[in-house]
Amino acid sequence: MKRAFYAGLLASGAAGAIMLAFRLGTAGITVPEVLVDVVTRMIPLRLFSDAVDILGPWAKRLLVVAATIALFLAGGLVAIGWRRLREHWPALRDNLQWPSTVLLGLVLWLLAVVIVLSASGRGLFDLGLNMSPVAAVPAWLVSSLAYSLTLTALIRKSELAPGKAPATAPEVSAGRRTFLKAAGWTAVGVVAAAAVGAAIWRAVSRLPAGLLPWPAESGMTSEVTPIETFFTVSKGFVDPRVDATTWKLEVKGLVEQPLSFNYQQIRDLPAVSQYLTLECISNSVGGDLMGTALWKGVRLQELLSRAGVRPTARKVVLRAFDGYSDSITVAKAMEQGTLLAYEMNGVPLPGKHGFPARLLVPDIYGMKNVKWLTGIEVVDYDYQGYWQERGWSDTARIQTMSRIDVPPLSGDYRVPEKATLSGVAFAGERGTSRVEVSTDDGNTWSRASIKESLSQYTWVLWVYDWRPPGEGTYTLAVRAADGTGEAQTDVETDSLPDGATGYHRVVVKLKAE
Ligand SMILES: Nc1nc2c(c(=O)[nH]1)N[C@H]1C(S)=C(S)[C@@H](COP(=O)(O)O)O[C@H]1N2
Ligand SMILES: [Mo]
Repeated sequence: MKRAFYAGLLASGAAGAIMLAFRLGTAGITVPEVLVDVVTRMIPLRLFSDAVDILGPWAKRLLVVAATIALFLAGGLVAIGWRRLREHWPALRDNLQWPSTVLLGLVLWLLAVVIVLSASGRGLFDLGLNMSPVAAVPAWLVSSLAYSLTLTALIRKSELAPGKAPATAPEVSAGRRTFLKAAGWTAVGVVAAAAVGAAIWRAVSRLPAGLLPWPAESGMTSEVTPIETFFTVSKGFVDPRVDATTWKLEVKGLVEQPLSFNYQQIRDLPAVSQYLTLECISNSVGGDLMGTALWKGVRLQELLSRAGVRPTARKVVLRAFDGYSDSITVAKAMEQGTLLAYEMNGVPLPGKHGFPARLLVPDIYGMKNVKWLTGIEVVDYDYQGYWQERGWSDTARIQTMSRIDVPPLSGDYRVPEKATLSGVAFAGERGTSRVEVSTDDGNTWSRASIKESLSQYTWVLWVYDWRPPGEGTYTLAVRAADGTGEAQTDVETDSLPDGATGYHRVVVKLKAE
């Protein structure tokens, strides 16, 4: 088993070397880096910043090295398991040797991609972030195959080695000798892992050494979010598939006349199109769980007045195909902007956004914009929905927010002559009256220009032309005021229960070269 462990360490070395080569060549990301990312997200921020204070740049460096060592050790353990499997199923040693080895590589690759990337909060394969782990996915495949192939080759060699396998009763001194040997080899493995980790770190830290160029003005967020990049949040792992030909929407409860509509009947009702920005209540300050689309559908008011809402009605309950439900007040349901939408940006509502029809409610977080709608029930009590039962706000009114999108990242930039800052601001249906930008961490503020919004229900884009005075570290911040003139609060709160608040900040270090 020890030999298997060493074989695993060696195989990890092969995989690590390949991953490193990819890292240097394509600027993809390595598993240790993503692991560190996951860990630093999981440990409390305060602890992490303490560690950074004490260890300085060493904190992250040590983490990368530690993660690499951990992965090498894991590689050793997997090797032991592989060796055992081969003993149990001789087929793995005989005719299926190489197919099973490739399979092992594929399984490890999938594990790495699924576990590591999803735990890092980047989601599976949906990697719309700045550093591109997309390049890493094939690199990881090659590395895991290198691991499994090396491993099998090494294990096979040791299995074939004559006289080694059936250990004869060892003498005491031989026991000590094997122990020393084991310790020695493990140390070699750990040192090798540390070297790979350090090399990865050097590769990482070398990247920004060539300073980032200030992003072009064209890097501005697009005012209408394309469907491909539109965020999605659903409680389930798999989205329900609803068949439009059998789908029915019931309108019932405290109404004069319960109604039922099929897909065609809904589409035949008077249609309206409106731009609306959707934001998830769990969006963090500066987060990207928001987007704007052109939605087409029928006013909820249209359906409800056809059915005739009784005077005792208090809330409208919305039920969905996936078992999800939520409610809005009758007043909200009767507003002009509350829509039962069946088209998004000119195409039928995509499955993940609620095909065949979903609700859109202005001024209220995404939560109450129920997708895959199947039932509308008018009730005379205060219905609590799926997320309300889990502690989230029932009013869920959108908090005034603003976000810096350019520059997208804190980091080191070549000092630009003119640096355009831009981003979005949103305040539900109250609209945005003002956006201000600070380049000195909130000591002084300047007015940004705002592009007129697409509708009263959308975000606005803002731009500010900054002329940096020179080299230095600048904390950029943004704040907005809603249509009533009320300023966005600088009080930092978590998203639970009412939506996150506080100013979004980006720290840039400007250097000449
Ligand atoms: N049926 C159903 N509707 C739902 C959800 C859900 O899980 N099931 N999630 C809600 C949440 S929390 C949000 S933020 C929005 C997201 O809409 P999107 O995925 O179209 O962006 O849908 C809402 N509607
Ligand atoms: Mo949400």
